[in-house]
Amino acid sequence: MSHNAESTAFRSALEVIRAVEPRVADAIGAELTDQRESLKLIASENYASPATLLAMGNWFSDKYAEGTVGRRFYAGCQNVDTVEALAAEHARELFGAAHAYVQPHSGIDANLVAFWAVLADRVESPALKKAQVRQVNDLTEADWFALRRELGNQRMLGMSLDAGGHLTHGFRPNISGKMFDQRSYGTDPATGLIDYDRVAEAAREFKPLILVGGYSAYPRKVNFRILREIADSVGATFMVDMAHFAGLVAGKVFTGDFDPVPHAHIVTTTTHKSLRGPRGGMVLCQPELADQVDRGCPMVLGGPLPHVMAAKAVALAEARRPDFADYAQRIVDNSQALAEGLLRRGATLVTGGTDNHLVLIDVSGYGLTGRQAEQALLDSGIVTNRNSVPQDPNGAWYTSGIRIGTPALTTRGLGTAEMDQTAELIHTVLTQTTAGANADGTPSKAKYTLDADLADKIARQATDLLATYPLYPGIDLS
Ligand code: DSN
Repeated sequence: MSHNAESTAFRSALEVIRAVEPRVADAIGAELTDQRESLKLIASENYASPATLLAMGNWFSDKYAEGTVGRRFYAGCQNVDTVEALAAEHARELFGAAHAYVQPHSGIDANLVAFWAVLADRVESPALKKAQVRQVNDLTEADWFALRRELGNQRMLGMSLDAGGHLTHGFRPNISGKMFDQRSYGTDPATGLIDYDRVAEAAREFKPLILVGGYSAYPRKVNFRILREIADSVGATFMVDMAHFAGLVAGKVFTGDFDPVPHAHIVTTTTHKSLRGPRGGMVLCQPELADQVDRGCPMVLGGPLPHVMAAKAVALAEARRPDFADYAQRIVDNSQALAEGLLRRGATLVTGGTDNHLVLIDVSGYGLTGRQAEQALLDSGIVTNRNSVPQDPNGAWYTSGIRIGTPALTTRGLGTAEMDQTAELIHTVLTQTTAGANADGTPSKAKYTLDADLADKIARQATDLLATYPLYPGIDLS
């Protein structure tokens, strides 16, 4: 698409919105400015293509399409069938999967669909049948415990939150922690790496129904062949949540033992992180789970979002192009350059480096909590998020880590030289920030001091760094 066409499309859309609620049009414009001007290092964010964005802003949003392709509970779904079938076909081809279900609205939804599919497939239970005809959200805490008891107190073994797992892998405040009796595997305290022997030992002791692989904040490759062998050895279903690294799988950076699709019974993902699609989720599975997965709506999902499925089809078509493999490799090259730049300047990184799209800095070495570091970086035009590190003494709110990732900056075109400059900016902010104190003199986990002029200077340097790599160069809203 020509730059002119992109500008015309987005300018016209904003003009139409402005005529109804100008503040929304202003906010959309302001968001583009903010995204253009900040150094976006949030590991789970990216920039979808104009084609993907435009595929979402249309009348597909008006259509109900509960059911699956060719088998809907509403009339008139032929065009939704077209885009859902296309998205699923692109997903199957891209990942070499037997079956793809592209309706989940988010990663959490995709995981819920997967959990219920496995339960329905593996467990014969009157209680489960009852739950399937009720709204899952209506179940009380007592219902969940009764259900779990009747299901045989089903067990899930997943990576712990502080080692980099996700809250949907059985963490107590999430519904997965209520559905399942959960145990987690952590990482080796000395290396920060997954110790597969310990995972096997935990699986032998705990005998989970589901073994979950995948992470949100683990900076290394995971050997999915070994995890599958562990799952098989205890009769567990092996599920992988590849939300963070789906783009690296799609781009064939993670292959063989490190590609989850041939090894797992069921794989979930989001579509908006390294995969660079619209905000949403997806489930891939082996044929024996397909029927249960396709019951995701109405089991746990509301009506599908046809406009988002259309955008998934566009983004997945983009990911099948040869240049996506080049993009995926550059994500990792950039992440490793960023890690090396930080290490050279004295930072402490969890696991000492990275194999994927993310780097986890342990900021306790700078005398800061994750929260202080996150805010100081934000003051300096660098957008990151705080994250726990293994055995984090500051818990999940303040944390001791900063998670940074390269999918978004790589989309803009920044390369390894700019990653070294980015490392310099981050290191300068972190070394120049000092932890503050509470009114009673005790150390604060939130307050900090950073010279405002220095923060402004760093923010200008960050903007200069980005100037050569304009975001959405084809879109001029002026
Ligand atoms: N919020 C996502 C992330 O940042 O990793 C995961 O849900």
